[in-house]
Formats: sequence, C-alpha cells, structure tokens
Amino acid sequence: MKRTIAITTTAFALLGALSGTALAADKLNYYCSAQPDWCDLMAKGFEEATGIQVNMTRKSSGETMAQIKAESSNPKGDIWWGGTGDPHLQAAEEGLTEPYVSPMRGELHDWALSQAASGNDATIGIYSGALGYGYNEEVLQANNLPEPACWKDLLKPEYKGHVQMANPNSSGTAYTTLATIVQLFGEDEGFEFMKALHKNINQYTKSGSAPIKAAARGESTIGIVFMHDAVAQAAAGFPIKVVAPCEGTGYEIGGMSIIKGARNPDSAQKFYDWALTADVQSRSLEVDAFQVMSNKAAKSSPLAPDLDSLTLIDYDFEKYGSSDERKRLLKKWDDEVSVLPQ
Ligand code: S7P
Repeated sequence: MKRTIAITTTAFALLGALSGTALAADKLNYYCSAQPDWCDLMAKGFEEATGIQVNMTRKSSGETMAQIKAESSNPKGDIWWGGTGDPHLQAAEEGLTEPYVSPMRGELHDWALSQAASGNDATIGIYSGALGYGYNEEVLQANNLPEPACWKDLLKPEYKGHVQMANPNSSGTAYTTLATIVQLFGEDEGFEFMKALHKNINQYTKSGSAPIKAAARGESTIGIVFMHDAVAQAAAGFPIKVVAPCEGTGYEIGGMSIIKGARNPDSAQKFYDWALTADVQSRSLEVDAFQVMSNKAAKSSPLAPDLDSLTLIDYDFEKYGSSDERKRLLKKWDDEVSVLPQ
C-alpha cells in the first residue's frame, strides 16, 4: 500500500514537472519600459507571431531596474525591453541580466552593438533618440513668454512654474537629462544648472514622457523629454514645438536585456531575436514611436528627428551607465537638488 502511494506520488510529481516545463515554454514574463502603446503592440505582436502567452508589466526604466534588483533572488521577469540604456548597463554590470549573442546582430547598427560590448553582451541597443524639450506654443503665447531655444533659457525666472521634467530616480529620460547636463557643462556647473532649473520646475513626474503629455494638454508649458516623444505629441495634433537645445544635447540608446534566472529562457531568446528584426522594428511607426531603430533595414518616419543634423555630445554610456556613477549622481541629485525650496 505504502509502495503504491509512493509510486503514485512520484508519478504526479513527474507529471507536474513535465507539464510545468511544457507550460513554461509557452509563456513570457515581459517587462517593458517604452511608451505604453508600443509595449502593448510588442506584446500582442509576439503572441500572434509565436503563440507564446505574454504577461506584461510596464514601468519606467529606473523603476524596472529597481524591480529586477529586488526580485533577483527569485526572478519573476524573463525579458526587459525598452527604456534608456543606462539602467540596462547598470543591470548588466550588477549581474542581473544574462549574456546572449543573437543571430540578428549582423543586421544592427554599430551603436547597438557597442552597447552590447559595454554590457558584456548582457544588453543590446534597440533604438536611439536625442534629448531635448518641447513647449506648448499656445500656452507660451498666452503667458507672454519668450520662445526658449537653449538649455540655459530654461533657467530664466520668467519660466518659474512652467517647466516639467521627470524624477531621475524613476525615469530613464530624466537620468539622461541629469547625465547630459553634467557632461555638457561639467559636474559643478551642471549641478548649479540643476539647482537653478529646480526653481522653475512645477512637478517631477514618475514617467519620462509625462511632462510633454501635460504640455500637450495645456496643463504645463515646457516638458524636458526625448525629442521623439515631443514629436509624437505634435504628430497627434497638439500645438507642441520641439526644441534641439542650442548648446548641444545628449541621447539615449534604448536597451533590451534577458533577465538572469529567467523562468522562460527559450521564450526570452525568441522574443529577443524577433524584436531585432526589421519588420518588427518598423512597426514602431504604427504607434508614433519616432526613435531611430537599431536594425539598419527598419523603416523610419520623415517626422523622426534627424540625429545626424543635431549637435550631440559624445555621451559616455560606460561611465554614466555604470552602477557606481549612476548611484552617485542620483544620490547627489536627491541630496543637493530635490530638497531645495522652490
Ligand atoms: O518610448 C519612449 C521613451 O521615451 O520611453 C523610454 C523611457 O525611458 C521610458 O520612460 P522613463 O523615462 O519614464 O523611464 C525611452 O527609452 C523611450 O525613448
């Protein structure tokens, strides 16, 4: 009797393990840090292309990085797609993501591969876009404000309460802003800039693109965002003017990484290869995502900011994506900028 129970229990355990494997192969826990409609499009597109069931969590870049770190002893995510490259690089350095060399690499721009090299193959570039800002022309006129054209224009006292940006702890866009200003003006002057800018900020949002959405709706005037996110609002018909700051500007290389200890590693690799194809990357235009895509054959929109015509800084991704530097800059911003009265 005891033996029968033992055999039956073993059989059930085996059956459970096998069905667990079979089910696991059909799932993908997908963390997305790009704009929500693009995240949805990718999730549905992958389900349709493969039959693999996708469970999606959408959070900003810094928040996703924090979640992956918090879950590292019991990982729940399989793949992290989208969001600025700096936190992807930090995750790679901290051993939170898994090296993978995709057969799609030959189709990618050099900048996408150099991101992989910086992250020891535990991340890769999927798109690129320049930082800048946008403003609502109608709100600007209604408030008799001059048209800003440079980063330093945003410090003028007349813009008090008119500028919005995200919090660099949660948002990759805002961390790119902080790192850009430090690289453009040097650390001391850069932090003086951030302190002066703080006086004009009406709100630090959680999400990086929220400031330009608020400006589009007339709830704010100027939003510091990636230029492609400002172009998306203009393309949607809002009176948004896009500014490439006169001093020059930084840029992002958006990332994709497989999470270390992924429960569904095969699904994660399938998604990774699929997401690097030209056809899939070209679908970004369906949701007005105007970044430059990493597959050389992906289509681009005539509305997309032309990165070659901009004055871009030589953004040091290795340094500003390193764990120590990112933590140090964010702490300094928390301690010296965010606490100041406005
Ligand atoms: O998809 C648009 C975009 O601006 O969103 C990403 C961004 O990091 C997500 O928002 P957070 O700033 O809140 O992290 C960018 O990578 C991307 O270009």
